[in-house]
Amino acid sequence: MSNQANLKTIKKKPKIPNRFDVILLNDDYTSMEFVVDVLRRFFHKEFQAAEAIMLKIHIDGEAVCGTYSYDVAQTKVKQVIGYSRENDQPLMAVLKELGI
Ligand code: TYC
Repeated sequence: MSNQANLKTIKKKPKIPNRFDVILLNDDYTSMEFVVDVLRRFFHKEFQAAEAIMLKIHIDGEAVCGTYSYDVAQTKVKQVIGYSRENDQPLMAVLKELGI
């Protein structure tokens, strides 16, 4: 086997980054209490941390609530949106892939 062929066989594929931020977005209708509840229920935040994140979203328009693998992050987004619609709240959550 030539050196080049040998290199090809042993070269490992670069790992695809698999971390995603879950971001909650501000809106004018979801109650502050409901967002704090969501942060405690799905992101396991203590009350004061949940309140601080909720206020950051309210002021800045969005905030990162947690960082997870793709599957877990996708599940969190579905849980937040499902729970919000069940409770007639328009709260939105989105995924953002982390840069390398
Ligand atoms: N802006 C909302 C209000 O004034 C509160 C809110 C905070 C809504 C965070 C969504 O992700 C959100 N009732």
